[in-house]
Amino acid sequence: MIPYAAGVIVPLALTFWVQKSKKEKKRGVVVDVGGEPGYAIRNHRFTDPVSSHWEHISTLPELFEISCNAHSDRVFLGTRKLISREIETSEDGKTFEKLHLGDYEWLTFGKTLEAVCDFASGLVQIGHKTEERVAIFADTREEWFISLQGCFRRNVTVVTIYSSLGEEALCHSLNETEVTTVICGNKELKKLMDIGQQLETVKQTWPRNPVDPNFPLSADVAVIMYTSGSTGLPKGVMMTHGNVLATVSAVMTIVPDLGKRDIYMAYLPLAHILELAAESVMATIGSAIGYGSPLTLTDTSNKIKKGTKGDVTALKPTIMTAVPAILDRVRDGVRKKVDAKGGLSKKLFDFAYARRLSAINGSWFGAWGLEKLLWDVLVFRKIRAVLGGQIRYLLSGGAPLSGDTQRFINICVGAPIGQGYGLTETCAGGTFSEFEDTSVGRVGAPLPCSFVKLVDWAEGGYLTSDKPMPRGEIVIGGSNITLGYFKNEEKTKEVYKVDEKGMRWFYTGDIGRFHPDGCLEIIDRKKDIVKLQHGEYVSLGKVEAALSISPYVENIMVHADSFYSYCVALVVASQHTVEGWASKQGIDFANFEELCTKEQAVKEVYASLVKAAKQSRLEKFEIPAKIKLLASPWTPESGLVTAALKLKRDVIRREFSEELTKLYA
Ligand SMILES: *[C@@H]1O[C@H](CO)[C@@H](O)[C@H](O)[C@H]1NC(C)=O
Ligand SMILES: *[C@@H]1O[C@H](CO)[C@@H](O)[C@H](O)[C@H]1NC(C)=O
Ligand SMILES: *[C@@H]1O[C@H](CO)[C@@H](O)[C@H](O)[C@H]1NC(C)=O
Ligand SMILES: CC(=O)N[C@H]1CO[C@H](CO)[C@@H](O)[C@@H]1O
Repeated sequence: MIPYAAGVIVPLALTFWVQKSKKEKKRGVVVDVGGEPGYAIRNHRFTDPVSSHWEHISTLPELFEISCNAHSDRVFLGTRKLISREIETSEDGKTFEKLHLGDYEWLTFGKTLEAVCDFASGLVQIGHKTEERVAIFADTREEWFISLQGCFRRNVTVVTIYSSLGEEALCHSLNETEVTTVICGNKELKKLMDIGQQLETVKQTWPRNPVDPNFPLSADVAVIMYTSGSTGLPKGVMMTHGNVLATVSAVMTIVPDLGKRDIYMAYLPLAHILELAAESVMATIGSAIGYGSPLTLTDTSNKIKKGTKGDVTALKPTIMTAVPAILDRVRDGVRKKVDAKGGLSKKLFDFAYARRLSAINGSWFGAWGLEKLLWDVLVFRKIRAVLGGQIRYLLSGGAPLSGDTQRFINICVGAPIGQGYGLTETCAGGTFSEFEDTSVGRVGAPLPCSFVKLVDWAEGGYLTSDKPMPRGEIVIGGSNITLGYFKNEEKTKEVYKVDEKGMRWFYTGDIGRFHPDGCLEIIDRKKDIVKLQHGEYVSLGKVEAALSISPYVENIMVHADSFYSYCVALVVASQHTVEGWASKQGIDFANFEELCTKEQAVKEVYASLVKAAKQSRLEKFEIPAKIKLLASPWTPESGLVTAALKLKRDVIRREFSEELTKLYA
């Protein structure tokens, strides 16, 4: 019982002291800007948008070369050695690939620069001309980064394509950009062969003979990034070297004490700007990057052979980026384990969690001290080991992170989460929550490279004159705003505007509000607001976020139709909790699919949704009138969600059109 007593007395005093000294910190301040009138905020530390953190450097390849020369003998890029590959068959006949991976094998900065120069020379040898484009179509890996830097060195524009992209979108991207050289892995090569006939411009070959670099200018296009859009064909966003450098510079200023000793876990798609920017930052400060994949990330990941190490265990990273869906999975995994153990260890966990929660709630600094140490040793050390045990900072982006998950990870992993909000079109520029800001549900103040402005959207009922906080469509401006969409002037004109001072602004379509301390909160999305038959507006995203609190929900899509007065929902049921409930009730079921069709199950889940809706104070018309329970998860592979795990509403609507029609019947 000693730990309890010590734990309660000491920190109470600490927390009290800290709470008294706490005062509201201004993180963003109002700024006067051009363009459409609105309410604009800038970073409190920078008066003008930052464009480069390094004097006299205006492009990525220059920066990369300087860094490689400065850190020549330090390890840089690491990849795990494949020891064995096995196929396992489960009881129901499905087969799974299981990998046994060894330790990381490292390339130094010096060797990496050599490889990059070789690659650049090779491009010239195969006859690739500067003005022709190269596409990189592969999973995140060492060679991806080397190819990218090789192309940059020769002023060759790189087209990036998600490796999970479908055939039609792939064809479209390669066709539109008239790519002549594609860099890919074996798996992607197969996909390319399948569409070979439709590609007119792609040539094939291979070589070695050094050539001089041909450095680009800041305004030259570095990357055409195809976004995995949630509707229609993907659009290519043109980013200049200046754009990417501005984002990299901004990230440098926000992650605390970034340095050589850091080790970065790289596993998100490099075709995503968040990952590209993060790896570029690591490359410039001399820290190491270890490659992995979402399916081999932890010891319990799907593709890891039982009893062998996941990527984080092998690497012990200090910094990771993550999308909320992955952090949600970590949280659920930990909860499941704790619940399964039960008894004293669950009680201890719950108690420790509650203590730390109240400490963090008081103030971040109240979270330090003796009690933190105690709980870390006693309870959370084992949980920290899930992510390698050394994480000191997590970067989250791609979608809003739920407050619950943010707190859970803060407490259990013991590391602050910096949350970013930005888009491919703004080169990931936008806002960023500072690490010591422990409030949840907000995305922080503008990055040093961005101005963020709210403009009225009268039709949707969001005005900058709203009380208590100004609300409106989020518009982002600064040195980081990209040139626009490739070969799509019409769409570019629609969402990019240049003001009278020459600053570019991007209209995000997201709705936000500014807190008094200058931090932004995303509250809605223009596209996702549907007007019902009687004129009420339903914000699909808002309702989904509220209903996701239900433990039975793995994923949910709310559907509203202007011809009806109510909305409906497709619910991907959580197998763990729904089966758990059914067993307790003594309900017989052959398999999960069958269980999901049972009226009792639908009723139970529905009741829990209604409860969640009431908790979030949803209006009656916002609560789905009917739901359909689905057993199969929505994954990027099935094409129903994007690689960042956002719903692809149109695709889901098409796929489940029959179910939706029945719900309205
Ligand atoms: C880089 O390449 C583009 C064409 O792709 C060209 O317009 C530009 O002038 C080149 N920059 C330099 C510095 O040669
Ligand atoms: C690509 O271009 C070729 C020729 O211009 C055309 O035949 C083909 O349909 C195009 N494919 C796609 C997916 O746009
Ligand atoms: C955290 O503090 C806020 C007010 O500062 C309070 O409303 C909330 O209930 C607290 N949460 C917990 C879990 O203690
Ligand atoms: C305000 C600002 O820095 N604008 C810059 C935005 O980016 C373009 C192209 O990279 C520059 O030409 C602008 O000066």
